[in-house]
Amino acid sequence: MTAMPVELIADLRRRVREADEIIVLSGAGVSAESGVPTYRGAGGLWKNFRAQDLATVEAFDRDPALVWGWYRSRRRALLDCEPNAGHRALAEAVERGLELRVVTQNIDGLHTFAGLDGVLELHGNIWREKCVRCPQTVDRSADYQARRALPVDDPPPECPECGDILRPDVVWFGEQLDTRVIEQAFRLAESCELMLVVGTSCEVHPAALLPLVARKAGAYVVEVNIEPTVVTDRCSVSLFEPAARALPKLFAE
Ligand code: BJW
Repeated sequence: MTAMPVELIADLRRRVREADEIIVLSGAGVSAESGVPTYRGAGGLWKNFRAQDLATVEAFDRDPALVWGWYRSRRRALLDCEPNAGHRALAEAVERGLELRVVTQNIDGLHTFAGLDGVLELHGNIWREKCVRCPQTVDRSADYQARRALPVDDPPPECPECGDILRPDVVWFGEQLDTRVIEQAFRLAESCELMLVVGTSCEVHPAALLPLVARKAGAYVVEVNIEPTVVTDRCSVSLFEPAARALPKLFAE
């Protein structure tokens, strides 16, 4: 792993201080040090589970109880995971008045639990549910005790409005992202001065296009990851260091 040279950190901290608009595109690696498994790579979810069996509409239609069982077990594991120094550094930077917006692929809610408002969640949120038939959504994220009390192995939850079943409000493979959310993310990528691409393999589209759009529009694009990715060559600079270590340095007061 390459250590971060002092001059590079100083330059990036200056860019952070001076940028009019900063976008952080985050992925599973940001939550890795909170104990949340990533998707790809060693110990990743897709090494142990087949996405086709659990994270598609077809899988849910085939066996909603199986899919709910998997999401409920992931929710239970998340109860033990807290925001780490990386999440907190971003929230504190916004608190200090930095013009920073987080666009995340993560469904764990940890950026919000760290105190950030207005996080753009591209792939939904595991603590929210939506009806398969009507527009009803149910948000279970507000209160820790309520999250802890959620049922473990009941039948799939029912919609309070129409009585059909609820599903996790996350984006599965082959599903369109919420149009308003992804359009806003592209607008932010086109207008930002500085983009940080943190803890994502950039293998999943359309999110993976955001760093390329930002760079093309003239932004300085900084990758923070523990290893090179498919966008490393397209970024202005890459820092190979864990997010919970790098972000506090970049956003230190
Ligand atoms: C650290 C670290 C530390 C570790 N510090 N770093 C070709 C072109 C365009 C699209 C496609 C295509 N082929 C197929 C598609 C479609 C598909 C896709 O992109 N597939 C690719 C895999 C090829 N995309 C879709 O289906 C999307 N929808 C779509 O395209 O709609 C269009 C459409 C049009 C017409 C008809 C229908 C549709 C939807 C994608 C939904 C993704 N959903 C998931 C699951 C969410 C729910 C759940 O969790 O159960 O979202 S998949 C999973 O991947 C999850 C993540 O948000 C997403 C991205 O993963 P991420 O965050 O990058 O994690 P990892 O694990 O990949 O990487 C972690 C990184 O962290 C690594 O680089 C580590 O090194 C690093 N790291 N520790 C810093 N401490």
